[in-house]
Amino acid sequence: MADLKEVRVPDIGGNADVPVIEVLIKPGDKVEKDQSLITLESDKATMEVPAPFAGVVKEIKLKVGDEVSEGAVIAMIEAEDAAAAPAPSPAKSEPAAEKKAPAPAPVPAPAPQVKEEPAPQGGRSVLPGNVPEGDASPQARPPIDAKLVMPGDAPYASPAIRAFARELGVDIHQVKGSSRGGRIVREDVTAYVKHALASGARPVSGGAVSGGGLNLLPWPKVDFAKFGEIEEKQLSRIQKISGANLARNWAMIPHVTQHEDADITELEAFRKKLGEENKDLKVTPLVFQIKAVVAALKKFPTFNASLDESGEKLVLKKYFHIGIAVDTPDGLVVPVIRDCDKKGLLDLAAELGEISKKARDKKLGPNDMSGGCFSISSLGGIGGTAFTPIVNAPEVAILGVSKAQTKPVWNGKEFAPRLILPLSLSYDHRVIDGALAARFASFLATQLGDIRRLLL
Ligand code: CAO
Repeated sequence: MADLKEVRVPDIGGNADVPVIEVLIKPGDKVEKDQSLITLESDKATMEVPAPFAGVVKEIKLKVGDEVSEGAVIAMIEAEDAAAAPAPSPAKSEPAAEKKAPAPAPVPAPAPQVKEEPAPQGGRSVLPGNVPEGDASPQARPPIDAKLVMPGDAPYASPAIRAFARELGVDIHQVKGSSRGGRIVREDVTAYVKHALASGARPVSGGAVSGGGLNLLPWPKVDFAKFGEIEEKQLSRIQKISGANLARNWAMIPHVTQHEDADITELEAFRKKLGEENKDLKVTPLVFQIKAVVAALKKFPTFNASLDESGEKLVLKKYFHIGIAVDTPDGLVVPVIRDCDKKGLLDLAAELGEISKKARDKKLGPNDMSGGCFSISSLGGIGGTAFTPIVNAPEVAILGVSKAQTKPVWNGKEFAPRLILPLSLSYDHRVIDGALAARFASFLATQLGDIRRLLL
């Protein structure tokens, strides 16, 4: 037979006036025994108060923000099975203000107890109730050690969610709770794992990304239509793929960009001559940059390298395959020109024309875009004075090239007009030191300033 009972706050380790930060039930809800009813948060931690028996919630007697102590009524619950519901505590006196006649039988909720592993030192803990059948009396339970019940700053998650996180190898301290009061729910753990996988980070602490993930805030959800007219457009497949790669590379590689100017006045004169002699070929400054990069990679082999997966070993390459960022209507792609050390300027010009066309015609295959050692991103045909290219992992550096401009340069006697090419070298600071990067960039500028050196 159904039996209406008051469920009260149990012994909470001597704490008084503890704020209710969450009411997890509503009238009409069917609750199971030990299901969390409310969450309390003291200045030290949080804990959930579980249902002492299964039943149907008839009325809720408190709300978020109320401050409660032991004995406060949480809810009126109609016990599913009166025989199974714990007997009312004869020793428990009701607070006078709450006395009603005839009062339904009061039942303190089971005391929170440490059921699983102790929470980390100084952590916040959410603790399950676990009352032996028929033992609902607060007096019958051992007093709660408040330090164990509310040990400080551990993540706010139920034991089931902690177990779920452990099962997935997730360090729950890295997960941000999205539910009320920052409570971590199942979806937060799965979202964390998805994000960790997408960013290439490991969900657990330890290893190459010890500290476990970036713990970023969720992306802001904004209803832009509230502020004015909008139009939605899907990202292209290429944008989605390159976006995920760029995000990982930007997040995981400590980038530094070294800027340098190259005087390409003489190079330009030679390039123009070459163009006039080879009218069927487009010889742009980029082919000279490819040759200069190869020379620099030979002199500074650390730039022609990749970190292995463990992040502990550098793989030095003896070949010179250069990736070229190509802007296409569908997004950025990086086809690779192989063995640039073995190819002349005109061969490179022809191949550059071919891969650019192939990229824009969407004809590049995975082979065309793999095996690169170092990338060049040239915005020189468009404009700009400098930018920060993102390293194309697992490469360790990338050269950004901006638009060459004629500038007055002091030659010791006077200012002379010189064509100056801005170079922006981004590098992975885990592998390359600033001094080495400055040497590499300066060497590149010297090569481009006097292309006879490329023959050396
Ligand atoms: N300074 C001044 N002029 C330059 C220059 C520079 N650094 N680089 C190229 N130019 C000139 C070329 O000589 C050419 O001039 P003409 O038309 O008079 O011959 C013009 O600019 C256009 O060159 P281009 O862009 O067609 O050819 P390219 O070899 O320089 O570049 C390619 C080829 C495929 C790299 C380029 O077309 C491209 O897609 N660039 C964009 C790369 C990109 O998006 N990077 C950003 C990545 S991060 O989002």
